[in-house]
Amino acid sequence: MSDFVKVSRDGDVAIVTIDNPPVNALSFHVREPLMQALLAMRDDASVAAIVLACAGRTFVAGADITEFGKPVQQPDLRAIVAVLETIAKPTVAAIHGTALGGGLELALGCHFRVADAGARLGLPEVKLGILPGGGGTVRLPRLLGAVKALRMIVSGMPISAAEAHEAGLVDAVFQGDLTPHAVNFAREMARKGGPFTPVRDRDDLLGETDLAAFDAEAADLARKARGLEAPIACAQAVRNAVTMPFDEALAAERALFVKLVASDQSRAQRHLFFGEREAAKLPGKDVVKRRIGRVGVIGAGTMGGGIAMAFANGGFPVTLLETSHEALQRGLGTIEKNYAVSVTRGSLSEEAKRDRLAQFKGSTDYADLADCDLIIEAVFEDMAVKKEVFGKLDAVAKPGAILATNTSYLDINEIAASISRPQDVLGLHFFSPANVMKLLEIVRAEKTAPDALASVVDLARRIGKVAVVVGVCHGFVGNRMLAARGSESEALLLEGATPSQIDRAFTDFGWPMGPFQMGDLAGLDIGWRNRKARGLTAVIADTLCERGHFGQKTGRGFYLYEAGARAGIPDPEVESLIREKAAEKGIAPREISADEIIERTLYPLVNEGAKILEEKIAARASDIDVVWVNGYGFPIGRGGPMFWAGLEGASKIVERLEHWHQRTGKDVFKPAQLLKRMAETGSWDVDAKA
Ligand code: 3H9
Repeated sequence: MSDFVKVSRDGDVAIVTIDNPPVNALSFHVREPLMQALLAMRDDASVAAIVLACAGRTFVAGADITEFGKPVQQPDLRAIVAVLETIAKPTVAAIHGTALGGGLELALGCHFRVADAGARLGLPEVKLGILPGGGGTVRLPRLLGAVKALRMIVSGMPISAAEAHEAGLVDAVFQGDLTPHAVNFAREMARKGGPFTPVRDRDDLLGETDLAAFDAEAADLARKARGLEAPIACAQAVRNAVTMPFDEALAAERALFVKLVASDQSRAQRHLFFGEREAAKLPGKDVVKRRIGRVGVIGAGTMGGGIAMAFANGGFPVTLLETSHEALQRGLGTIEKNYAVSVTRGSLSEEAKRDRLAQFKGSTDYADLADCDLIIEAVFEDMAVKKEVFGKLDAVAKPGAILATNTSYLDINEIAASISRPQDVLGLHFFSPANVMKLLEIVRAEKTAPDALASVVDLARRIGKVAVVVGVCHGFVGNRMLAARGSESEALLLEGATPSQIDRAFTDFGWPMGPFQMGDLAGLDIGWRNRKARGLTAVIADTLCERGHFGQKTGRGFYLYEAGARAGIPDPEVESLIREKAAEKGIAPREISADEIIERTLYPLVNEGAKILEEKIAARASDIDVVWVNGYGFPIGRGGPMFWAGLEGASKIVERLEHWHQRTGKDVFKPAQLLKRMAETGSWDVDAKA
């Protein structure tokens, strides 16, 4: 017996229970006693069947990710599964919560799997830049068939107990306390008698594989992988399961796993896994959170509507406020249309659509916000307008209601100071479309009360957002860094690069799109308005806007869009505009390499990130990475700008920034103190070096 693995008996059925909170990860301190317990139950003649179960909220959620990159301590998962497969009496995995990764692989070592109706099963390793390394790629296809297994492993998405039952992954689904059902199931199997065939020997479905169809699907998945190695390795491993004998395929899976787990991409993705969880942790003591029931949203435009949908999707009743009946009806109409599109696509049922729409209450009267626990304004980005809205909220909101602004740039301390309850004010910076984008920058103002902050961090998780707490500055973390990059993209144009050359350098690096494709998609008028408000210029983008070329929505921007097309083609007029403006400034065009494009656009980003850390606008370097990956499409396989800088070598970045600073005198290239310290010590930790 150990603290982590316990054995109990129900008559002639042995129940082996793993108890390793919070998620029953298969750490070394679990594997060792688990192995001993299985061997003992295998050899105990009084045991007729074995149930493998877990205590707490979930079945095993995978290998212990913190052990990756360290020497493997035996027994490893593969050895445990191999022992399971030597057991002649029936073995039954009893799955509740989530059976993920190594957890599902452990269950695949059993003869049978039974599940609680609410359980979910999956192999999410690909999201950590690896592949299932405990035999999952070789055993799952034996139960599901190669193509279904390929989809499940490459997507990393779990399936429900009902789906798993239908697919043949699970043998029975039960409601209520699972263990007694699993014991009865195991006893019944023992009574029926064996021999019981381990999954490794169940080859029937593999024989039916249409390899040409498999290869076509795998090729399609590889195209979508955008430079990530893990999805391609997953597809290769599943193919091996079809074409190779079991043990050979298992060895090939191991070789791929060992290679991937040591790769920079997997390190980057593991960094993000832990970074996302760290970002939601607040320093200091736990506080009692405020109860948040009804949510109010002011403004039913694109942003307000999206925010309202995000809360309705999370099960919150929402009061949506507009200035006029017409604007309100327009906003509610758009929300209804968006849900209808989801129904057409099959991602939402008619019934769920009705339920979500039933969460909305429309109003044009501020007094109707009086019963809201959280009110978010998403009105025009202008300080005077925002202050007016907050003034009205101050008059009607109930005591203790949290008052949030969705501003992207404005000084939230100033907004808070304009009302009588600054402790209740904070920023909730959603990204558009707010019902889809995962990132939420939660802006802590000077006087924000700790319980208000903790409440929205908790709330963000409940509506499926990745929350990062940031401080007040112009543009907070994401947009402030974006601005540092933006001016360089335009400078590169004037010096001789074309929009498509710059965009290609970005997509080759792994971004889903480049800055000009992005600008055209979002609408160039947004940046234009923002620059004008701050007295800034961007000569090319401003001229395009003056000509009414706002990007995709007007059919012209940095690219030309043929009717209905989403992909732009180079626009000769833009290219001659660039040459004309460059000539006016006396800049002679020159050849610019992809490396220079990356250096000049990414190094200032890292540099600004270092300043943000130094100023304590962000608490950790990983918070910045989480912002950039979830809000701006920074390639996940690169881990975010700060992680990438660590791999690239901070000293190289400092040296190049200094070079550019001397050449241009531009502030954006002047290396930050913290970046220099990082170059010397290899750590972004501000306090450690203070
Ligand atoms: C694998 O299995 C490889 C094998 O194929 C091959 C091996 C040879 N390890 O997410 P939460 C921590 S790869 C270590 O907030 P939830 C997490 O950091 C693995 N720690 O809870 C957090 O710690 P803290 C494949 C882990 O209820 C705490 O547990 N499996 C692991 O929102 C709570 O986590 C996966 O990729 C782990 N495997 O969600 C599944 N998992 O409190 C990864 C969690 O200190 N896990 N922690 O911040 C998940 O997806 C979610 O945690 C889960 C629960 C859905 C299970």
